[in-house]
Amino acid sequence: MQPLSMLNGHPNRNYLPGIETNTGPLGHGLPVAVGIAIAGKLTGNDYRTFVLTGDGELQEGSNWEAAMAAGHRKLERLTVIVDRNRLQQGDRTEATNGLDPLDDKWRAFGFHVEMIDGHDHAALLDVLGADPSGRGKPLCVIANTIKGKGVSFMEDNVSWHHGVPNDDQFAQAMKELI
Ligand SMILES: Cc1ncc(C[n+]2csc(CCOP(=O)(O)OP(=O)(O)O)c2C)c(N)n1
Repeated sequence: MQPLSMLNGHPNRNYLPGIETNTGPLGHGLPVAVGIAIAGKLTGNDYRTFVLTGDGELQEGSNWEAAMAAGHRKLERLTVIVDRNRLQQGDRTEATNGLDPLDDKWRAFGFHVEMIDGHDHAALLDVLGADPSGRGKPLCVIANTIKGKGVSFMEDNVSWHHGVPNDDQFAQAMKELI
């Protein structure tokens, strides 16, 4: 967050190697990913496209326009992972603009839905590693998570969306995590 830093607030493909598209303004990731997945289908390319979205981010309407297109085009090589931590910038998602029943919403848009514990790496590998060929639908993985997991004073606490730990908090967090 310093002037001229490579690490400005939102990742920028012009400064950072490995970043394929600028995001950060919420609601851009899924529409871009759907475009990439459509391109793969049109060119007969078998790559898979993965996109990670926040749950609060899903309040942006652009996501649902993209989801509708993904379902319509049966983009089985597209996977959306929703970080379902139930917190957004200033409050809980359900207190702001409720998303539940979130799984039914994705199904209604033509997705196959898997709901998992997002902290369970084996479960993540299972659902992400499964061969999508023949599924005929894009996949939505709703990963239930706890924001700040593993750091007692950060867990499920909305103030850490933008929080910066002081030296003592940093030391305690590292002690709890390692
Ligand atoms: C279009 C747009 N509006 C507002 C913001 C400001 N903003 C940044 S993160 C955030 C909350 C996002 O919530 P969520 O997707 O649940 O992410 P998490 O809280 O899990 O980090 C908001 C409103 C933004 N980056 N882009």
